[in-house]
Amino acid sequence: MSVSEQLFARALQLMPGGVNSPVRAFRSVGGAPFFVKAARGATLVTADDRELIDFVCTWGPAIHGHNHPRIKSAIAAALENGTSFGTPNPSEVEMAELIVRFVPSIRKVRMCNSGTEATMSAVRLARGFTQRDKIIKFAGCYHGHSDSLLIKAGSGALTHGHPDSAGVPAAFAQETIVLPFNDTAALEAAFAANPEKIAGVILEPYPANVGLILPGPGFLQYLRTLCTAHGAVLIFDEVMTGFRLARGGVQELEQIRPDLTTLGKIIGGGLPVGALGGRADIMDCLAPLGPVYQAGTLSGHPRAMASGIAALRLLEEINPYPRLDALGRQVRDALLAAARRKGLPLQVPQVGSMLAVFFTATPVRDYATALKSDAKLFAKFFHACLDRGVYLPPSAYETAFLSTAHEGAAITRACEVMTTAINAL
Ligand code: KE4
Repeated sequence: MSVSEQLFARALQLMPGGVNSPVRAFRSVGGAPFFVKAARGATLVTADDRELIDFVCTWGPAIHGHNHPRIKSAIAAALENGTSFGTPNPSEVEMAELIVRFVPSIRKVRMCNSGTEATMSAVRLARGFTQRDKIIKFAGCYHGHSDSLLIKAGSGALTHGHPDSAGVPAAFAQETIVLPFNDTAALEAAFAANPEKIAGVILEPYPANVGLILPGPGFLQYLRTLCTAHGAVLIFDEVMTGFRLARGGVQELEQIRPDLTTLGKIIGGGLPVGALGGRADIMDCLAPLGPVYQAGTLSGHPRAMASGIAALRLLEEINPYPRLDALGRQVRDALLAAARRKGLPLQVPQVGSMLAVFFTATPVRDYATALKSDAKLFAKFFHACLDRGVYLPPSAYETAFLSTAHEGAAITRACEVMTTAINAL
């Protein structure tokens, strides 16, 4: 047995599914997960000393590659002062100043410890600010695992949703409406069917938890207009896209100002961090100023702040976005060329350093069309790449990430491997 197999056998006795987060278990692509003991640059080193080119980047945070010297030394220096204080600390002020400077729609910010905490708090804040209960979300968008957001479209799609997980009370699902992404008619109808009841609309402006879907022309602008007209809080969940696609995230690319934004991943530089921020009049409803309670023992953790500050300052210094987009296009073009030569239907939506692989001839514009892609063929492609040393996200409905460390040999090798993998299908 390999070391990973031995570790997985032990893990299965101790942790549900042998993992601490479900997607890591390889259930949708088959096979057993490998264990990683080290990571540097674009490379993961497995417990069996295999080196893999990493297209998951710890699900987004590693935009500078793994274990970047600047981030590593910032954490080491910060550790000299201890770990956690449970008091206000200078680093959280510096982090808040950076976020406010980079994201114009964010005037005030609250740090927390995960994307789930950020979106859960943003929903509660929208409800407290508007004194309304209903929330609109979109099928295929994932916002972490809080009860109000683990909801799928119900039969009465314009009225309420159904739980998308055991343990979520139907009463919670009643307050969440799930609509098709890119569907302006459904959006308009939902507001009309729930006058003065919609507290907020939450979405990934570029949904990246269903593969990668891009909004149709004008969709986000229309959403902004509708939320303003109905007094609903527009929440951009940029946990994944924030600082990934531009310093100001999708809202900078699309020139749209949401009322609230949730962040995570990159702002922690690889350590656990989440954040919500936005209009000061809404944010000031948060305790201790206002009546909406939100708290966290390790929120604004000085070491996580030091790590995130180093990551954000590096983004400011090197402005990697044009290079990252060029890397994304290079992978997309290699995949599409290989599929064309083989006569294989393939969609590769790509924006900046994010891309997805859909084995389908149908352009993917929402959850329903994403489900039409061939997940079994994706699983074969996933393993064909992994066998050759390239690790893609272990699901047909996730998004791959690139880092600045992929430039040069790593991207060349990865394109060769993916081309060979397509030919082997
Ligand atoms: P966390 O609670 O996992 O830090 O963040 C939840 C979250 C919120 N919003 C968006 C847009 C997200 O993508 C996420 C988490 N992303 C997944 C990757 N698809 C995390 C990976 C995992 O669950 O293990």
